Amino acid sequence: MADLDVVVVGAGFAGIYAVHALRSAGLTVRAFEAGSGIGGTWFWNCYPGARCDVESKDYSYSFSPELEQEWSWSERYPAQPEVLRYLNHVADRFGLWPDIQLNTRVTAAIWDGEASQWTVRTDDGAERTARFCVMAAGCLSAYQVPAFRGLESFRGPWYHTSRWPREGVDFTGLQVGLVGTGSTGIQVAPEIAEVAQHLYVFQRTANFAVPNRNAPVDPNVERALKAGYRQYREQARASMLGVPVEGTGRPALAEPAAELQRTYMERWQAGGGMPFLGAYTDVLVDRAANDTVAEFIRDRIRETVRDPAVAELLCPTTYPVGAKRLCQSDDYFAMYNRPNVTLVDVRSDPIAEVTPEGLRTADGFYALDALVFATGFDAMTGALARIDIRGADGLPLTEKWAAGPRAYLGVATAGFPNMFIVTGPGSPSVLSNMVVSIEQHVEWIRDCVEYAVSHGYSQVEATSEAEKAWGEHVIEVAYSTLFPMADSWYVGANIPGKPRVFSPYIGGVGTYRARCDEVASAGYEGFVLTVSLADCRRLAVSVSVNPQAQQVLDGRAEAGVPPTWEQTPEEARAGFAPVREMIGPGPDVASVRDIVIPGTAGGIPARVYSPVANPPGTVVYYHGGGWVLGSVDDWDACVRALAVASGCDVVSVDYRLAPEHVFPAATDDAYDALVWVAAEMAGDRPLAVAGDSAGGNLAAVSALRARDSGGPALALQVLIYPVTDHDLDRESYRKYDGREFILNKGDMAWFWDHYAPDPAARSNPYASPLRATDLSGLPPAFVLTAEHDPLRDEGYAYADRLRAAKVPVEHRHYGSQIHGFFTLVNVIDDADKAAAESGAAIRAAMEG
Ligand code: NA7
Repeated sequence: MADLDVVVVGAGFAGIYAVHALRSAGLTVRAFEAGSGIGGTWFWNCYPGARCDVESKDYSYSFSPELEQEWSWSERYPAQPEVLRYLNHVADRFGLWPDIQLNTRVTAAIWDGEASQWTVRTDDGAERTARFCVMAAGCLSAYQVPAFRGLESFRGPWYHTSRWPREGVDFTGLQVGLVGTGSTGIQVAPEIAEVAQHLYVFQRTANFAVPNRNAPVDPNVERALKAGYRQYREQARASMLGVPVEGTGRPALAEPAAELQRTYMERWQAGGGMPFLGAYTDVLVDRAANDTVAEFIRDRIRETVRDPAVAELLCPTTYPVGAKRLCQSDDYFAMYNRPNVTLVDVRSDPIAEVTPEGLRTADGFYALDALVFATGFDAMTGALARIDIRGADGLPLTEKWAAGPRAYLGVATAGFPNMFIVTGPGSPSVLSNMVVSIEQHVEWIRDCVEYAVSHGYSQVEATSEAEKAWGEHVIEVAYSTLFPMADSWYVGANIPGKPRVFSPYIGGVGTYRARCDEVASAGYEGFVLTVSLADCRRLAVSVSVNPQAQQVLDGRAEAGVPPTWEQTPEEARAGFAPVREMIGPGPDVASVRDIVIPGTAGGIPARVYSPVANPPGTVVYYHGGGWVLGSVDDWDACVRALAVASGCDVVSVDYRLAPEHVFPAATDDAYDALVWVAAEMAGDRPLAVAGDSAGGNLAAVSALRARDSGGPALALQVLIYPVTDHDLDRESYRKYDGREFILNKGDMAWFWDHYAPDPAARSNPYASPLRATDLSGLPPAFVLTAEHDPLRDEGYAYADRLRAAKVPVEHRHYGSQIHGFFTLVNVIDDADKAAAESGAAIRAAMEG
């Protein structure tokens, strides 16, 4: 059995939500996070100036309306510490800490096809097994430091922005070199320039940047947003980029020049990158249209930077705007007007080496006290490549992806069953508001896992065909845009030797979501789901407890009800009084009368429920209670419900109880009652037996005895979480050993001790019907099992044996229910549902 249902790799935005979502679905989850805190990107990138370039109102979880109402952002664009505070608040608020293990890096994930599980190794030397593995390792977490010759000889300190010292760095009075002018370089540069004696910015490629216009959040605007937040989120989900952007809906090339300038200037003044790219319909698909934006931004750079030569160097010219991440900054370009900042063009004068004293380019030398690398990441695939992931037949993921990443919907890859990638290559991911995409992926993954588990599938795997077709679609869409025209990290161009493949899906967040939903509704089209019920049971998947059942459990815990095995039979029997009170009366039945059935060992009290004048059949019902507890009175409500649902007469039998009367007294009474009802009451009408728990045992045994001794013919046996075997060495017993779920392993041992004190007697098929050598010729069965029930597995086992013996079996499994729920009518809605389902099965058997 796997240690966990799901291992989550990483605890950034994706991992945090994955823990919450999967755990809320009742799965056991553990997230491993290499950092000493949660937050992923927002944990590691704590360099000065680190700020999100998506607005705080958009860059936040939407899964909890309460969370979004409670939390207030201080700024339009949140700075790194605030994002981190938010994520810690989320972990606190939803109590996620117990399922997140910090300071632990996942080093390997190895698929074990036979056991249908992943073995996950961590750098603390531990090993865990999990049915599913969710990779939430981040699209931009594997940072890269270029292999500059001589770096190791540098006398001063050097830093990568993504591994910034948490205590901060003091550059006061220092000569600092900064390599890299992407989003990060642009953010950190002005902060360093503020304190350093001199800052040299080594630029290989100029970048487009637009202003943030960052400002404190206006409380009135916040109030208005929160009043309509739900609708706003819906718009975000259906949008192109995961942020509702208002475009003109027109192509730029059809717009008069003055109007074009007006639109761009408005957006420039308002701040933000997405409104720029979304202004016109052709900006990202037509180079001439794109040039109108590019030239507008270049003009603003020329306007801002006083030295025309520096301004020209800062003007990007080699790729379309948007094809590399459009940067955002309020002060980057103006920084070049400072006397202590020098821009060095390392495109024309490339970096040759790092020396102990500084940095040498082909034509010059720069004496430096400290070096900062804002040189980016091995994006999309780097974090996974650093883990030894091996799928079916030991295939390493790095090998499978050697020519470029392939993943169906960007979420799963063929050959790696039960592994999901949050915002993986082939999904909108980095081309969208990550939080929206993360939520969508996590929820889809959760639903897929739930689907697999609830349908008894032990393996979910993307097919190569689906993966190939999706990959072709991703590329086709990408190449219908200008995106592939830049040497960006979107195509892996920033990593020497990385195959050039456009990884993210540019078809739009809304379109992508719709496709994912379609795949799910079609029963996970493009995935192979392997049916292995046996696996599923063996692995003991944990699913959530039904909330009403949980209330019952909580109530018992609060009342301090001791486990049955700690009580005397008398005490335990008295324990039914408060339960009866909780349940209240069952439904009205036209006629109810008490009778005494003449049994071979004396009179057997019974109660006859007649819901209608001319019922289609008669049911003999045996209550539960481990052959030790319970009575017709205690079971009155649920038997009424069954009588009403089936429309049949139901005779509820008060058989003799142990320890006063040990095996076979109860089964003798049960069988005597059946024979008598068949002869004296049923007439020509069909007859069925039914019972729950120990009563289910008596029903199964009565059916067996009737077959063995040529007794009454039965139309159906209704076995509600029946006891079928005395062997307590089953997974469901282990799972509920010592756990109070109404019935636990200790209770069941106690019942057996009272009912069949002679251990040899327990193997008698009339005590343990599962042990009967032959189950053929038995009446059709309706078997009902509950997930949180030690009797679950023997119920399954009996259904399997009956099927194997060609007995028709209808099996209903109540995935979130506890033992005993069938009796709790008026308390647990599923009790009514179960009565209705069993009643319908009885009626169908009687009528058919
Ligand atoms: P980016 O966007 O990958 O930027 C990395 C920068 O580092 C970029 O300017 C690169 O120049 C430069 N770089 C990388 N290697 C070298 C070498 N060897 N020599 C000189 N310059 C080099 O990473 P960021 O951290 O800024 O941003 C990543 C994402 O985080 C961003 O898109 C947002 O989504 C958030 P190049 O352009 O390759 O010539």
